Amino acid sequence: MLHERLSSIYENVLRRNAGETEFHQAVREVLESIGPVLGKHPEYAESKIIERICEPERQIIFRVPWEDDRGEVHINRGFRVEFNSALGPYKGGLRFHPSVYLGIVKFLGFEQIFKNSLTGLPIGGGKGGSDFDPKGRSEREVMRFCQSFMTELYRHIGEYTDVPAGDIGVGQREVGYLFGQYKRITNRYESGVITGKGLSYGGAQVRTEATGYGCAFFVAEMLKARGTSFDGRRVAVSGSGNVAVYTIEKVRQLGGIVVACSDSSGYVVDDKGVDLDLLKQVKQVERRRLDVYAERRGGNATFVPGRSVWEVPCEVAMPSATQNEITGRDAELLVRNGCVAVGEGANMPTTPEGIRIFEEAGVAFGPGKAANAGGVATSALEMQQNASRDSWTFEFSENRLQQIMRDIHDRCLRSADEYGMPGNYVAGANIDGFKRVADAMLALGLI
Ligand code: NDP
Ligand code: 2IT
Repeated sequence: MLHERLSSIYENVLRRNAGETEFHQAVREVLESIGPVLGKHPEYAESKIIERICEPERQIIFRVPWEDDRGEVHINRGFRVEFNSALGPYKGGLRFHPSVYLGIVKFLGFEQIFKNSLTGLPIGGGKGGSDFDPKGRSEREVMRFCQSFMTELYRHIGEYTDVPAGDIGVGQREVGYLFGQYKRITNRYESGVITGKGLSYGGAQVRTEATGYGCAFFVAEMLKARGTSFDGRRVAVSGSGNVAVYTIEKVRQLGGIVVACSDSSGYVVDDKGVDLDLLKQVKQVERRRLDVYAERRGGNATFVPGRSVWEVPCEVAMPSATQNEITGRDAELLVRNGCVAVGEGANMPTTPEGIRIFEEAGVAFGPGKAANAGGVATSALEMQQNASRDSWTFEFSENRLQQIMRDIHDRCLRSADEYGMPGNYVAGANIDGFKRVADAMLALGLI
């Protein structure tokens, strides 16, 4: 339920951003948590902090023309939403997927404000992307697209202004082409302008692994708070991209057994535990589909086309594909099958109904803002290394990541406790993330 004042703010957000349903959903979730904060801090309401947070500081939409290998011309749309820079330069990834439109970029940018705040590091919130579909495109087509995209984006970004990174459809390959074009146009080797770079040109150890590793660390903390661990537990992971692969790797190191993963064609069940080397070979090296994984795995794994991975019985669910992939029905099924913890590697993968069902069933639920913050936190560590022309070891960087995830976990619990919602990580993450941004906005005056 929304507090009366928040309800009128929400109505206004609906009116001013018509049709942007994912953005509405993300805003509503935050507003539902922060009612009690306004009671304690009337100064936030007086200076209209919430209304200001819901309005991006700047939104950029641009044309991205490019030519495919046969010489045919294509026109895509590019976006960068610079949402909030109270804590630092706008920071957040770029998503290349045919479903991208302003509402998706705004929901992601809005989430990013609070997530970045929760890390405790000096980064503001932003997000961008394009409706470009990289599937089936050649290396050269992807490179030409990235170059055209950056030919417009370069004028809006900079290491002290706005620092993009990867997201769905944008990994190290794309970041390389984007950075190369930025460097060429500006004639500046400005490493800190983008993160997720390769190790040979300013990238940081552990950034590739960070979101998945961080999510596994976060879930390990939630389990520990309940006196248990990953040891011997059956885990289901959705997706088989960057976040999913490194979630699987760390869950295994922590003693869990990942019995299923998926992609947009369906899922595989592999009762003995997913073969990570084979998964990396098929999905990352060959860029092929999961049916190929099952085929090569012989009798050990089964590929189930077109169905939801959440029908596989598991004790821990780690959604790592996309938004709204766990519906109310999926959540009911997961609870019935004995799921005790959920860690969101993806952004907003659980619908509001799904979250309600998990909460009512007492499932430990780690929202994306907290659970997947390890990716952007390690991006901030990459920026630190770029600024000081330093590079840290894998071990040192992984320890930093683990400590950051522990701190986020503890901060969520502390804020949830303080506002009378013990154990509620959704409320804790929203409240804690909000307060830091709100305090900085107050201090900076009406800008
Ligand atoms: P990738 O592109 O590497 O992988 C995405 C995976 O999700 C693929 O397996 C893809 O399947 C699947 N997927 C994507 N869209 C859909 C869809 N509409 N329906 C079904 N499956 C889908 O992306 P990432 O791993 O980087 O991102 C995954 C999630 O994690 C996203 O929600 C992203 O916002 C979030 N995230 C990413 C971070 C990062 O550092 N990369 C940081 C924090 C959050 P297919 O291969 O068939 O397309
Ligand atoms: O959703 C996210 O936090 C990301 N895609 C990573 C952002 C970043 O800047 O590393």
